[in-house]
Amino acid sequence: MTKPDKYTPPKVWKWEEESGGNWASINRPIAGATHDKDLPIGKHPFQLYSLATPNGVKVTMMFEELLEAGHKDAEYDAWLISIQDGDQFSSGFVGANPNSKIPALIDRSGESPVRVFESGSILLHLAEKFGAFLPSKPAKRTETLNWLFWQMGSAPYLGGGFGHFYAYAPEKFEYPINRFAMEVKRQLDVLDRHLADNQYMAGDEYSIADIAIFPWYGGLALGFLYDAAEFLDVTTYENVRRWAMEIAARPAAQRGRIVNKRWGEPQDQLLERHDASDFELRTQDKISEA
Ligand SMILES: N[C@@H](CCC(=O)N[C@@H](CS)C(=O)NCC(=O)O)C(=O)O
Repeated sequence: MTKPDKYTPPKVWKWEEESGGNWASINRPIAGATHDKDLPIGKHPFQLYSLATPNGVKVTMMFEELLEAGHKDAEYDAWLISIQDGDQFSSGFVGANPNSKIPALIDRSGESPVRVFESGSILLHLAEKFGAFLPSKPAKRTETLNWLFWQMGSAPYLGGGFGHFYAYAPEKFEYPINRFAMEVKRQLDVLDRHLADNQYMAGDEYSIADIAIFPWYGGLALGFLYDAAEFLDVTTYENVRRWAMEIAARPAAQRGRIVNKRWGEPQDQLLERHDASDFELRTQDKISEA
């Protein structure tokens, strides 16, 4: 194993220079707004401020599933927050989420606006509001929440740990890549064993647990994340792949995955979503370009 350069931590850590690597320019050790700017507000009851990262996609998948299931009141405006350009540090965004991370939701369907941040909290808020994608029987509801919270606790090892060191760090460091590859493979195995006996995470019912886990671990198993499919030998997780392919084929998942996306193929990008017809317009654009 190659040894990294010897580093002795100082007595008190100081923010002196950018650490290098992707995302270095937006990393800061302090919270709060860097500039004054209000968030835009559209015509629908739900205003989502997001980006199509796995955490953002959970919420757009949920909205599209609710609409697909006939919940007309789940109409939403999805505004693009460019985290590379620091939009998450505007005064408006910090008001919606003091943690300055997408996704953030303002629920304007009631008497006064309610802010909802943390993707798991947003999924739960919407599930309870619409009585959907969260089983009502206590044992199944608890099992759904078990996996929802599992995802919220586990994905930072995948994104902030493995993804960061494998794909974004300024150099390839063997120690953290080993540590996080080991943990992510263990997590995939947890899912694989569970999905060997269950169609979905909470049994036979598609739920917010699936919606939370799919963009991270489904994406990894299908080769969408970090270009790491071969490195992590994802084809061995057959049950995860079966489950992920099933979800990827859902029309709502297909729509949700492209909202607030501004990378990849042009036909897979819908920068902002303000109306169901935005998806069709995008398809027409594609057809007229062809
Ligand atoms: N636990 C949070 C994590 C959200 C998160 O990490 N968002 C990232 C994008 S995936 C972000 O906004 N990063 C911007 C930043 O760190 O400044 C959630 O699930 O909502």
